[in-house]
Amino acid sequence: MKCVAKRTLPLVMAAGLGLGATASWGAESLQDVMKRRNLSQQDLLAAAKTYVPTGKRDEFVVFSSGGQSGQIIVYSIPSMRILKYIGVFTPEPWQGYGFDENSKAVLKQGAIDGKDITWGDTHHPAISETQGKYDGQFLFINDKANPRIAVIDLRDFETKQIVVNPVFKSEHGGAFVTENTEYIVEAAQYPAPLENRKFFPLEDMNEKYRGGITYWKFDRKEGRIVAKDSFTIEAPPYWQDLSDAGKGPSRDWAFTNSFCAERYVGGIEKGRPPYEAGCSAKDTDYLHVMNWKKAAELVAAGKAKKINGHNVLPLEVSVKEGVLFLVPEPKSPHGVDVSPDGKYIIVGGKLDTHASVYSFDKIMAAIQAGKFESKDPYGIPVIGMKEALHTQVQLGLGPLHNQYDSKKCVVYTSMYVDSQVAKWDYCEGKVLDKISVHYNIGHLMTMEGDSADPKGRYLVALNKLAIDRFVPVGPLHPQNHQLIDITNDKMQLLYDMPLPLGEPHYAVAIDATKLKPGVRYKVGTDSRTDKPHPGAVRAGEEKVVKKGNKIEVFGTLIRSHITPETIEADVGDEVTIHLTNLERAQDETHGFTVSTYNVHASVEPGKTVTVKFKADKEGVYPYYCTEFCSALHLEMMGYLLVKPKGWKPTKTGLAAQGYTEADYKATVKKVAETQAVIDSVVGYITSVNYKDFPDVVAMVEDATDQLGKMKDAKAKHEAAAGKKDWEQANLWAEQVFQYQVKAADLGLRAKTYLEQNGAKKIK
Ligand code: CUK
Ligand code: CUA
Repeated sequence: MKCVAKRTLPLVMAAGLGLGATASWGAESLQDVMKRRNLSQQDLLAAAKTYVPTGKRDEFVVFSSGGQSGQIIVYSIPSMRILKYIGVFTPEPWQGYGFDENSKAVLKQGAIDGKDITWGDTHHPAISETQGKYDGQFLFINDKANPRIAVIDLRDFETKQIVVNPVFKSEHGGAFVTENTEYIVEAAQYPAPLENRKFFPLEDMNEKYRGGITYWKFDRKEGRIVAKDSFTIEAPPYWQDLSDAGKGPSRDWAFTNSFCAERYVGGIEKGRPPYEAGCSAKDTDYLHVMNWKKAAELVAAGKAKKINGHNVLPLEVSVKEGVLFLVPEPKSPHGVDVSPDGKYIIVGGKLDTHASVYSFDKIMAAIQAGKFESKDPYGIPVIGMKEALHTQVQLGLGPLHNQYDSKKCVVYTSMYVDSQVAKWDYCEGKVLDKISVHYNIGHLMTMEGDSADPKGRYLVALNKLAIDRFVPVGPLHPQNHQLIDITNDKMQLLYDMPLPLGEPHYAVAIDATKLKPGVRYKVGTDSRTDKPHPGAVRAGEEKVVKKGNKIEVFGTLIRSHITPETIEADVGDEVTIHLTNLERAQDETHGFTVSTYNVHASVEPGKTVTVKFKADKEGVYPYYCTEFCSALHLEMMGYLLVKPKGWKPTKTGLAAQGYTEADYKATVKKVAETQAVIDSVVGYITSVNYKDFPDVVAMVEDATDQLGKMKDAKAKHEAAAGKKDWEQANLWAEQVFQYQVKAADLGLRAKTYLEQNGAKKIK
């Protein structure tokens, strides 16, 4: 009684507050909601611009670096809904990444000098390009902490390869791709000796420490980097920073800026002023301008030397052959971004209030005329800043990164210190608009805004600090990505999204329709190599092979059982389990784990995955499917029996269930009734043009598959009934029912799909 009274109270109060006699909680008007939630017209407009109704999809897909998580965060725009985390340099349990043998092999490629490294500091993702435009095929990302690059295939959003930079000890200016993804650019950050395991004291900085820019050769057909065809352009011990590759007229060139051209060595503990003082003391640093095409030709002609087995184009060669030039940049610059037409290179000043717009034409003219203002201490020709500049624009404090609009000459620059985004015209050199962000923005991103064909529309501010924007969650705050509408002259802030997984640096956004990921693998595929998995088997071919103290299981997964359901091992055996998911239905992933053995696999339709462990403790260990894949998911399990040394069985046979003829008859009746339902669904499907819907065709094939399995079980229950073995008869009849349930589930899914997608009646 009391409870009821309490529940009606708010309604009474609402009426009393003047919300009107007709107001009820079930039917609030827009005005009511605005009032109750204290929303302005502007808020409503922002909501309307970002809201994606249930069942509808977003326009753009973002790949954001996951910073210290070593992963990639995938979300979509304008709703800012997170879609996936991709395990890259760090184990990711959901995807089995780092918990199954196939993905462990990928992580293992990232070992440096024999040391496994299971974390990374991802900074800059890059989407593969064709003629400077995003093609949606591959994704690359760097690890700043341990100089590495990873390759992700966008057909399945899985990490396929990790390469370790053979000569750097840290890096920053990767990953950036050349116009047709011929190379992936990776520049060093903190100088160090290029040779591995070589010690030189800091006093040898100028002579023995080096920077560099690595060009990783990408084989698009194989979807892999080819280390032996890759090379590094040796660079002075300046701190190389961001990079960008040219496009259009500048396609053969690439640009990497630098700071600490002072080559200062700090040492607070010795009474020296810190790096921050000595590295920003002078007025200018250097933009590295490189002809990578020529460098590649020189490497092919044998002009490189081998360091740690890797091609390094020596400084002298680059100078002599006209591969490397320098242009002064204002004080500790940061981002370097080539314009969509490839004619301009914009550098953010960081400690300078300007953005500097360099003209590629002017740089080329100076090089062709041999017009240099000086040489750096390593003999590299330096082009005068004035000779190379198109214009400089005063933007504000701490300009960092630049992104382009679809509108001609329009660029956006993040300003870290001012916590603002500036919109400006780089052709005319004037500021157009500014908007405040929250707070201390690092990178910013427009849609396909670093490609030859930017799409405009939206901008995301990747802010370093969130401070007071979200419900507090302790001293470590989430990151704040803010969505900004850039369609109109004035920018409009639309949405704040907290990102709870490391500090993203850069992100890239692609038109969602350019991505064409698959929904299933060809049965028996090792997704990490894209090759047939040697442990794959088809239905009915499952087996367990024991050789000495090694057990190899060739198993399968399909709703809702794991074959085999018992694995027997002797203590100390090495157990290898290969599992193939036989499903073809979309989203029917099965997971697999064995209690206490720290293995996990995500087995998507068609995939084959291996887990491996030493059964070093006798006992009973359930294994099970970790994805709620069907109503009988909880039954999708089995036992790993690890038998002690010298164990002998004492019992024969399992306890009986005691089924009778009546039980059997009841099950057979249930089967007949279910078949009638299936027949009616099949009747509907075949009465329409279902063959015009590939998704439905796949579902029908899967359902037919399930029904096909029935035959065997049916023969078994009938044979058992013939022998009056009601126990076996009833259990096999139940199995027929299980196949029916799965077929019916698929059939109903297909029916719903057809009804929702306008299937037409056929005669
Ligand atoms: S860096 Cu982080 S804000 Cu690694 Cu591109 Cu500039
Ligand atoms: Cu398969 Cu749960």
